Amino acid sequence: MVNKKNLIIILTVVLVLSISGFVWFRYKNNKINNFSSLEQTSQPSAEVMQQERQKLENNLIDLQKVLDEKQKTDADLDGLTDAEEKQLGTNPKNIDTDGDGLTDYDEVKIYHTNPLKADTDGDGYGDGAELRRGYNPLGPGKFKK
Ligand SMILES: [Ca+2]
Ligand SMILES: [Ca+2]
Ligand SMILES: [Ca+2]
Ligand SMILES: [Ca+2]
Repeated sequence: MVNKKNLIIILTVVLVLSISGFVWFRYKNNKINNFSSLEQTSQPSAEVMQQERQKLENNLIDLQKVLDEKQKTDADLDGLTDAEEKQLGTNPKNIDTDGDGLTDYDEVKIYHTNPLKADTDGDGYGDGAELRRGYNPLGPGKFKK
């Protein structure tokens, strides 16, 4: 399930991991340096920090570019292109057109439920609610893959 919120979370995680990885790397390097030369300062030089920050910023810009590029064909980033959504009749600017808790992509590509109907089988329980409880949103009984 890829939607905008998830992507932002992924981007944040990637950024945090990069920063903590960098800090750890510096820490380890400093430890080694301290063994060979106790005189050496334990702080990374401002120049190195600046370079690393620049690198991280560039990575972020690259990720943003990828996202922007993707958004040109998939405005809501739900995994269905705008063209596909037009064909299906779903809203290209809403990841969950019928508001049943499943993204348009999940309904069309994974569960084969109706992305335009919150309750595909009309039993009174929404598609997302049925799946969450393990029921088949397409008919009676439990959900089987
Ligand atoms: Ca879309
Ligand atoms: Ca959509
Ligand atoms: Ca639905
Ligand atoms: Ca139902």
